Amino acid sequence: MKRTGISPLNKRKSAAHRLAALFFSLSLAWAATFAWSISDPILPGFYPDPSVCRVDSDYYMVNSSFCYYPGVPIHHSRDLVHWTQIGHCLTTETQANLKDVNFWGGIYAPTIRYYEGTFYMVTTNVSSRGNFIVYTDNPAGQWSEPVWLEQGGIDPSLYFEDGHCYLVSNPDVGIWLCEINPKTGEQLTPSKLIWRGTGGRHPEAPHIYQKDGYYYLLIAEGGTEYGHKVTIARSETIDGPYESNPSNPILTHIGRNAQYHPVQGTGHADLFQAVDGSWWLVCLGFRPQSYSHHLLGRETFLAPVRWDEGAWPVVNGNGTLTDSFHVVEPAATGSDVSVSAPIHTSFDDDLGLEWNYVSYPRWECYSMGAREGFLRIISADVGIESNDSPAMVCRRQQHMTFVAETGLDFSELMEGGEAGLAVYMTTNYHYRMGIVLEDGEHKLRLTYRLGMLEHVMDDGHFSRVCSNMTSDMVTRTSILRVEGTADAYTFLYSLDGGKTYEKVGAMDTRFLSSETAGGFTGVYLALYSQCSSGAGSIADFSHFDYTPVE
Ligand code: 6LW
Repeated sequence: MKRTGISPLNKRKSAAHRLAALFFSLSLAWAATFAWSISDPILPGFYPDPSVCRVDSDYYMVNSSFCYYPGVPIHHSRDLVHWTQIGHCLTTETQANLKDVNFWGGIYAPTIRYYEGTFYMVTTNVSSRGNFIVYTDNPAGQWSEPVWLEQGGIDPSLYFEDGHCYLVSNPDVGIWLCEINPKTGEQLTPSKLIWRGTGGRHPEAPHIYQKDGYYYLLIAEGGTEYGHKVTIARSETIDGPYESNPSNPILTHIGRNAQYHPVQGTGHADLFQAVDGSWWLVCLGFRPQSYSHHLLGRETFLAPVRWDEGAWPVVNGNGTLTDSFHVVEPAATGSDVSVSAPIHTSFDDDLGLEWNYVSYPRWECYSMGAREGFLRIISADVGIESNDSPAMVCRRQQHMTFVAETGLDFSELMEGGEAGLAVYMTTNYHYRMGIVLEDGEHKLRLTYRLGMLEHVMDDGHFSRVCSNMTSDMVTRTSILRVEGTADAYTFLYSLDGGKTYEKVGAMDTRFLSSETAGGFTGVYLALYSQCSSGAGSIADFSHFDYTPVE
């Protein structure tokens, strides 16, 4: 069936669309009766700069990815509660040139829009050629090669109307608009400054919507820290003049009413209309967990919006988030994916979509087929303190309290080799527990790497047990485990298949926080292999379990 456009101007509605709207409304009524509510964040962990588009009753969301490959994760939902990752927009080296990109660089805030059968994702590679579009008719599949744009700045967004495509971004202070050809990137009109915002620093994250005869321009101001806010202006013509909403900001946690709110720094938002006509806002925010430190990166939150005809939009009543609110009833959608469910990865199959690499991967470092049921990671000529494609796979820490565990067969480590499990914020802010082979002896080593400081602890007990292993024991397997709480990461290992664990050490979380380590990303849990004598040291990982603890 041909899909209808998402533009609010588009009055054509398919029968399926009307049915979906009815279903959505009935679900809302049901939800009100039974007080169903959801908890924010809807995407916990490092998922900043969200943008959403709807096609009939399907919702698609994209987020920034910075130095991580594949770039720009894309999630799908039918109820706004359960979001399932369906792919990534950037899956080739030409789409995501991330060579030597650090944790402030790479792929910045994306926008997703749908127009006449095509999905467009526009973003910035701040470490390469700037703003570009990729497009597709299947958001779960392959996206086009990059279409590079002339207008610079960050946070590009597209607005489509009557066959025209408009680009907004912030090449200079304020929000600038031009018309472009989205398939060639050609700029068709000069860039024009349309709004400077309300005076907050870093006016950015613009999106344009059309409603009730006005063009609305939504932006973020204040920077992506505690002073963050969302403001809006409107105009009868797309290129201005834009009049600021007298009630700005429409979302912020900078005020006294949100002083003790568990979520701070709310901003960088996108508005969308649900299938029943209700309006919603997705935004980023962070949850300080250890004093004023946050570790999970900037996460994605959802809020209801009241947007009466001809009026300004009002976010969740008073412009702050609440931690739960009514939305469509989830069981009726058939989705049972929960962000709190334990995740078991057995490495029988390809790595799931939640796994990332730093920079474009050296594929020769990874193999799932070399040994059935194991993920083999072979050291590169750089270690995990390099951002030039270290031999490491990683997934986000998404909960403040969790347990993560892996099984490591270290029998094929080379002399100088080290492999294990890391709590990884950046190249030089991480804690890692690995098994090393040094002077022919296996040691369990816990390394705390904090900028220019490094502390190394070897576990003597582990070395003694290993040296007692008979030489005909071909397989040497250890379970490596990290337990995370708001305040500490505790490292343990087991040599008896998980019956008993030895604690190796515990370290304060806050040294890995964004406030300490910097960067725009969040903590990952990583499996790695590295070797001081070069490439080729083999580490076989049997599984990876991630269990959120309520
Ligand atoms: C993004 C900007 C921002 O481009 O931080 O919070 C930058 N908002 O809009 C990186 O995420």
